[in-house]
Amino acid sequence: TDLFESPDYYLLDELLTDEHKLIRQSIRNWVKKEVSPVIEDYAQRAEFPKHLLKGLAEIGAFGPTIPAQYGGLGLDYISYGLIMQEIERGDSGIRSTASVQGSLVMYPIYTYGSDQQKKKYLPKLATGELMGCFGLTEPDHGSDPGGMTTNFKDAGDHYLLNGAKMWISNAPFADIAVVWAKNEDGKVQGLIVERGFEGFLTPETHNKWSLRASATGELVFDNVRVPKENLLPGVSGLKGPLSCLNQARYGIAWGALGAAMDCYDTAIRYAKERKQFDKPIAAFQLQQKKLAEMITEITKAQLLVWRLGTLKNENRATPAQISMAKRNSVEIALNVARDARQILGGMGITGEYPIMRHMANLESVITYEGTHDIHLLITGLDITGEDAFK
Ligand code: TGC
Ligand code: FAD
Repeated sequence: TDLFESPDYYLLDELLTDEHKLIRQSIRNWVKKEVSPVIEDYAQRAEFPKHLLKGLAEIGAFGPTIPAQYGGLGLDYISYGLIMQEIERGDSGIRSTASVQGSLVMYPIYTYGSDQQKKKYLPKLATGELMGCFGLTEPDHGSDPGGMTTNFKDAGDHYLLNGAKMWISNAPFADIAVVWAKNEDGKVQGLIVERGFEGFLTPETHNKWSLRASATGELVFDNVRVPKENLLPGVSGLKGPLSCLNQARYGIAWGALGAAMDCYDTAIRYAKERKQFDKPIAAFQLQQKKLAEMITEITKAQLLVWRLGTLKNENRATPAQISMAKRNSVEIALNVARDARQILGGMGITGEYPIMRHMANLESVITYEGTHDIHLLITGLDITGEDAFK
């Protein structure tokens, strides 16, 4: 196997176990072999590389922290973070698919589902035989999901679901959707909606300049009859979907660093090779400043997510700590991508290098799972006790 190469300026590898390094290496090998050679083409064509689903399942990307009893690997959160980092080194859209499947579909079924739901869905979600999506955001309710209008009512032996969700990753091909909707008392609850239920449609969202290799769509419910056994019994209220977001945001905090590392690696290699005025451009102070800032920010962020992972392993990571890390990682990744793009000059805008694709992808990552502003306000609330949302 290849030796792992990555910016590791503070010898953080010493904080990892041999198992962590092995997992990281195996994911990286897979990404290098299966994702990197094809991803640019799929992104250019705005097509999701569906053939990668089987491999993603095989490397354990779907629900790695879920216990083996339900098809997961029972791994710790550092392993989960490293898996997301390595997948996003390939592409944020592929990491999105894994995030949604593991953190937003398997996690709520595992945490809030009935025994029957867990047995029915989790093993098949782990192998990718079933793919899922997560419907929280609506056309008129994004940052404020509590305002949602999608609703269901008791209709005897089933529920009747009405409403619409927007911007849903994996929706166009998902077999099931975990949908958050209000019950007759206005309480948010989760329902598992299967493709094929009458009145349920998943139109694809086109013309994206970001996450082009990820399929995004709407979920439309027109009097959909949902069997009562498809209601997630274990949670009611907004904390249901928000607790899933903690999982996914944690993964993004690591994942975005993968994209940042790929941009940094590409830029430093290019800067050492590319000559202008008879010197490698890496010899110019202006380029050194960009590279030095990149490695500094990546290193700081690596420390932050590693510590967050150890807290998460001990079940001590707070939602606000997760928000800080998600926000920080995406911001630095976007800045790294923008500077890396400039270091490559004209070449930086082409698909010959991964930078512009990462940069465009990160524009979604900075918005989904809570926008940059929302995460700042979560920190603001946490440190001042003052709620600036409303
Ligand atoms: P607020 O009144 O603060 O809270 C309502 C209830 O929820 C609880 N809570 C949480 N529980 C667990 N984890 C968290 N992170 C939680 N945040 C809040 C809270 O304790 C309360 O519980 P209870 O028992 O008192 O009822 O809610 P609010 O209405 O003021 O809204 C604030 C909030 C937190 C919703 C807002 O700040 C927010 O996070 N908005 C962002 C929405 C968002 O992130 N949407 C993401 C959609 S999914 C997605 O983007 C997937 S992309 C996936 C991919 O492709 O990778
Ligand atoms: P808005 O909430 O309308 O925000 C617009 C602007 O106003 C933002 O800059 C925001 O920060 C700002 N703003 C909002 N409220 C405040 C405030 N109180 N104070 C200050 N500023 C504020 N959702 C899902 O449920 N499932 C998915 O799988 C999913 N996948 C996605 C995939 C992609 C590619 C994208 C782009 C989005 C996805 N989303 C998904 C939706 C995503 O979570 C939302 O886009 C996001 O939460 C923001 O909501 P919005 O787009 O409606 O923006």
